[in-house]
Amino acid sequence: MITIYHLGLSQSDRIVWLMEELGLPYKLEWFNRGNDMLAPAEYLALHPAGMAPVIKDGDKLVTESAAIVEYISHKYGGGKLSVMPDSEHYADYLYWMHFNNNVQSVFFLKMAMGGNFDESETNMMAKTAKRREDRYYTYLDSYLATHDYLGGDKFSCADIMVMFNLAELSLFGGRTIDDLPNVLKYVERISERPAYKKAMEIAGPATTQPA
Ligand SMILES: N[C@@H](CCC(=O)N[C@@H](CS)C(=O)NCC(=O)O)C(=O)O
Repeated sequence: MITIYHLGLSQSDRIVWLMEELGLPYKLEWFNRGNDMLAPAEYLALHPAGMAPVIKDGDKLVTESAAIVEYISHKYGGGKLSVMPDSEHYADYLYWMHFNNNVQSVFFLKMAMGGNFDESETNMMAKTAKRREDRYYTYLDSYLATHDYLGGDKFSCADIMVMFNLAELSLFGGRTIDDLPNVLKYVERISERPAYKKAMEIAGPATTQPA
């Protein structure tokens, strides 16, 4: 059985969501962040830089969300939430599977700058991060104006990868989505999925470590 090493309030909740979508059994091991918000020292035994999510399958530790999601989807989910290379949606699927990296690199830059970009900023990194944040999110909103799902015409791992950034990143000071009507509708719709609701009850932001 797969073990999910979950860091309380983090994107490792997406792995719980994936398992619930696929109806697969799993064991959840819960870790809390320290006062410094970092994963605890024990997590360094699981991941070289102590970053969640990490899963264990037999003796094998697997890290990095997109890799974990595809690993589980193909190995245990019959690939039903993955989009295959022969699909017309394959390129879109891959793009949105990796969108996480775009928005999160911008998020970290923003946080390093104190949580906001100064419009008059002449610093090259601030200008770059501001432009990327603006354009990535408006691109996402325009894409969702004509698509119900990110990775094609049905729900897929790409939706599981992106949702954290829309529903939870703002809890850490990331960009909100209130001004993005199509993103708001998408988040509302995806949040209604029974597996999402269940996963958030088990490991989502409002949940604390089980006793
Ligand atoms: N690209 C990585 C990002 C993982 C990541 O940034 N995890 C954060 C939680 S959302 C983390 O572990 N933070 C705690 C730490 O770095 O100590 C992935 O998708 O798995």
